[in-house]
Amino acid sequence: MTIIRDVDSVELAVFGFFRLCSQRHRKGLAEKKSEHRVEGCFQGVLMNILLVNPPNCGRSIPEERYGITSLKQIFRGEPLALEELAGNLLHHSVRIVDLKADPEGLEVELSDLRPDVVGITGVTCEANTMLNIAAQVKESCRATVVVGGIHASSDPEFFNRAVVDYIVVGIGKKSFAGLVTALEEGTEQKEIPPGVLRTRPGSQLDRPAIRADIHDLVMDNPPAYQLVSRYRSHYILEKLGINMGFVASAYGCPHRCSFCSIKGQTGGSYLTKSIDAVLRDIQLLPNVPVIRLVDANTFGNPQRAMQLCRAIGEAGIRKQYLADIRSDTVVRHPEMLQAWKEIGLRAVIIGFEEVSDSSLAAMNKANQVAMNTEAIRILHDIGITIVGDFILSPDYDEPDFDRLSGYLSETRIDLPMVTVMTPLPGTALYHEQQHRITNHNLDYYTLTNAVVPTRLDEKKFYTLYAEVLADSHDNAQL
Ligand code: B12
Ligand code: SF4
Repeated sequence: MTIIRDVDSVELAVFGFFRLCSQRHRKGLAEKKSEHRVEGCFQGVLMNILLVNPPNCGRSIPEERYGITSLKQIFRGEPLALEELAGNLLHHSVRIVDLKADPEGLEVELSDLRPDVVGITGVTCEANTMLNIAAQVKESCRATVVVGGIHASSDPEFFNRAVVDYIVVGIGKKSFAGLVTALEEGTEQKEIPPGVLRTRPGSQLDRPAIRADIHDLVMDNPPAYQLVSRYRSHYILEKLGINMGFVASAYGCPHRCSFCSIKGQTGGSYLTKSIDAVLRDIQLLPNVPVIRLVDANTFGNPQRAMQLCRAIGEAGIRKQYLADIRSDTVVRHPEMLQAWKEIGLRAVIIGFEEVSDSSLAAMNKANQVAMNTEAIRILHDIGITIVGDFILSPDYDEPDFDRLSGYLSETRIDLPMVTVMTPLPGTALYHEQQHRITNHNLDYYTLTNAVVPTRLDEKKFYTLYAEVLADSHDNAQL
């Protein structure tokens, strides 16, 4: 009860601040700028910033060509990327519009807020939609359009178009705030912060290599969770019908699997938030019983993962957690999983990917099937639910589908997730396979379509894919 009262008062303070923001915003931006220049400082509300999460998008070949609807996925989850960015800009007037929760929300926000800057996030299958949103913004106002996120970081050249002004590569929290300051001060033509690229349609972008460091996380400023409170009821774990919130505790990954685009997030570093910052963020979601730690690899530094576990226990936080881990980490540190189970780890998401060592080696997974199988045994013994990711190759023939089905039924993974190997722009796999790609429309890069030709007849391929998924989901649980 005390905790709830405390948080309510924090939220009230935040909303009070925003009411003040909107009153001050009745003045024009130019007037505001000159006022602040006279005062010789740049504090207070200077820019109207709208951050946009694209709607659920992506197209499905099995549905469009063969009427197989079961492979299309709908996802929900809060736009933590935008909340993190907003948390570092709260001296401006910032809003988040989540088009996954409110598909019609963009127009309303554009006319209501009249933004100076619009930031758009997205993954690869959302990249075309990001451009459509950028075009809509440009038609309706003169806002500066900035894109960021995993696709912008992995393939910035894709966004080198007239409807986009700037591309932010990598973690982005510090560089976006720096860009906003440059725009506010009118210095953006002279100097833009590292990690920001100005578009030059028709010419190639110079892309400096950026490797993120701990300062890029700007940990002192927590995610602005309050900016999505009106959407919170949409962020549910459907299987259980309960609210789920997102917390980031680590960025990047020390591994280099060839198909994975996570390297783009940090330029290759593995960075962890301080234990205090993670505890603070979890506690900023007091009424949310399940926390998804959205890190690519929460347990990439086992010693630090144990410290986090102890700290959560000592703080007396009672929640359940979902987190990503590698199977070799489970096998090397079963005691760590036992300890995490005790503080509420409900489920882990593991990229098992394939059921033969040669396929795992080909994708540079640096892991083996025996390790995967042993991790499943350990987790079953401890009582942690397993969400297992598998990747089927467009080169699969019938015996390969049978082998995958056999492994799934033998190992009794609680919730298998099966995707199709997709050469995502910016990955090592893309460089290897770009000559084979026949479908370049990013709307299909949902990881449930084959964008290179399938070895089997295409209809047969999707039929077997749908069957593997249906069979393995018979007794699925989370
Ligand atoms: C949570 C999550 C989701 C949520 C997204 C919630 C939302 N936005 O609505 C949901 C469940 C919806 C989702 C869906 C999908 N996801 Co997903 N998802 C993740 C996950 C686990 C975490 C993302 C996250 O919140 N990270 C924490 C934030 C703080 O970091 P961040 O996203 O990198 O954002 C920072 C920077 O990138 C930057 N930034 C981001 N956006 C912007 C925008 C601007 C303007 C600026 C300046 C900066 C900026 O600043 C942020 C703060 O530092 C990642 C893996 C990972 N660890 O990143 C996969 C990941 C992003 N997902 C992935 C994929 C493939 C998908 C799906 C296609 C489905 C699938 N089969 O897995 C769908 C696509 C949705 C659709 N069809 O519409 C891939 C993306 C690969 C790619 N290149 O496309 C990832 C990387 C997983 C992986 N290892 O492959 N996903
Ligand atoms: S697939 Fe997992 S282990 Fe491999 S690089 Fe990506 S996040 Fe790391």
